[in-house]
Amino acid sequence: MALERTFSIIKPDATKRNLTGAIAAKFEEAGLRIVASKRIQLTLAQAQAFYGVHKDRPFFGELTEFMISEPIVVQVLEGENAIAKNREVMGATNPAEAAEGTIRKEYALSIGENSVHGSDAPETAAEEIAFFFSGLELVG
Ligand code: DAT
Ligand code: MG
Repeated sequence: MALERTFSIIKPDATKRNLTGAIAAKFEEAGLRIVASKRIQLTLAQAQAFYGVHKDRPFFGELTEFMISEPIVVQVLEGENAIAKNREVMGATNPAEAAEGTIRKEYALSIGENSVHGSDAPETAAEEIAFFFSGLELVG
């Protein structure tokens, strides 16, 4: 399989607890290469646009307010089968259900404050990378 790219966010609960490096190490240990990375703070409008697919869910307000509560680190991860591999390293959405050794098992505080975001499919990965990174920031 060819190299694939996926989009990742280290969320406010994790940046606040100074876990950026520990989480990045998990990606690298899994064979994912961090090919773009920056620390930003979202506006509410940006958080609402990014999570637009969840706009009718009961947790939308809580989710978007959380995502703007502290800076986040947005990254592009590259590797063989990167989208699925990243989802595996992240663990289940609810940390109570996440497998041993996953980021969410080790670091997530709750289903909402769950430390990381990762794209779920090639289409969303491409959209999410383009939402946060310009072509100039993406070295081939
Ligand atoms: P994932 O982040 O694993 O792709 P998702 O796309 O279903 O999960 O949901 C996006 C985020 O929304 C998730 O990371 C945390 C939040 N969320 C999901 N379900 C929730 C719930 N039942 N209560 C509170 N927040 C929730
Ligand atoms: Mg999702």
